[in-house]
Amino acid sequence: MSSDTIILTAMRASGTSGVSGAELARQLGVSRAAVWARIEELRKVGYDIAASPHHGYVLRATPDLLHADDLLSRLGRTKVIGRDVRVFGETSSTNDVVEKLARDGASEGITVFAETQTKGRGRLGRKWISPPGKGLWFSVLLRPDLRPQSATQLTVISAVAVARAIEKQTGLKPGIKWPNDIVFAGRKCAGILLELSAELDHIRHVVLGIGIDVNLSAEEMPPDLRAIATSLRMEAGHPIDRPELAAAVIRELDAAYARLRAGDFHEIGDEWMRRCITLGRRVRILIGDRPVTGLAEALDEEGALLVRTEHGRLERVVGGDVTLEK
Ligand code: BT5
Repeated sequence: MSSDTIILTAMRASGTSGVSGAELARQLGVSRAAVWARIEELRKVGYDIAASPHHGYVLRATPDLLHADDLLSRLGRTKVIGRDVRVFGETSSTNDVVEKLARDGASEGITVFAETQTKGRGRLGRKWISPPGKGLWFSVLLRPDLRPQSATQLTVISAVAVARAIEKQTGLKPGIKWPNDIVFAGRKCAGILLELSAELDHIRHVVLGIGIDVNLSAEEMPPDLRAIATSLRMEAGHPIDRPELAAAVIRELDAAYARLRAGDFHEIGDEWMRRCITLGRRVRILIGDRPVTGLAEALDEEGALLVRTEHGRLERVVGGDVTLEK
């Protein structure tokens, strides 16, 4: 743990009673003056830390800023996802950063956030708008023991984790639109991008990219997005604490991934079905250029969507763009 993670963790644990400089110095193995210097650095980036001879240091407020040590101190111990967290001010795409880390042999679970992306992307090379300080734009490296055909399971568990975290943190109830959208009344507030590096029968690694529109106002969305997108702030009617939501999403992702690894995909699949707005609806799905229309009936054990076509045939769809018909 870094010094800042230890300091922030201790302040959080002590709440309003505060933690003394002497205690922090003992935990860090440094002088009280060195602790003071770290506190000053945290104050400079916006942490409101009170210092008194009686109470020691008390964390009063935190800035609307993603800070790796802060996220780690909020997270505590996670099993895999979020064991290592990095934050960039700006990057092309967090998926690119994590892809590079994967090639350099990084272990699974490493999570990279950026305050803004200059080349954020969606599926099929589409653009993902990622304005600074307004959302959670991040990617996670996974090395799952899965066949490439089952990769959709990762999208499914991620969608459930994101929906759960949003619900816990904001009280809002988002829906899941198969395969990768989190929506409110048809407007997208989050998307998931899974990029695989695989051989024929096994996955080498996966970069799981997630974008969540947290505090964007309608004016901050490009005009072409206003009709199809929304943000948590717009839905809730007030700003949302981004670092707290970031920690909640990582915790939920970590728990969902642990369940998947323990062989409990079906449980998460059931929750997914309850939250899904696609099932039971007539859908039109473009798979490349081929349209499939029919009734979205269920999700299978690999995470594919089962669609009953007009001719009564059951089509198994692993990816594509879904339009819900009236
Ligand atoms: C997605 O693609 O929904 C996947 C989005 C993944 C973004 C994350 S951010 C961190 C990581 N790094 C990356 O570079 N990407 C991932 P798709 O289903 O193809 O949807 C893309 C479409 O959503 C676009 O064509 C727009 O219509 C719309 N869109 C773009 N930006 C949006 C935004 N911020 N909020 C809502 N919709 C958006």
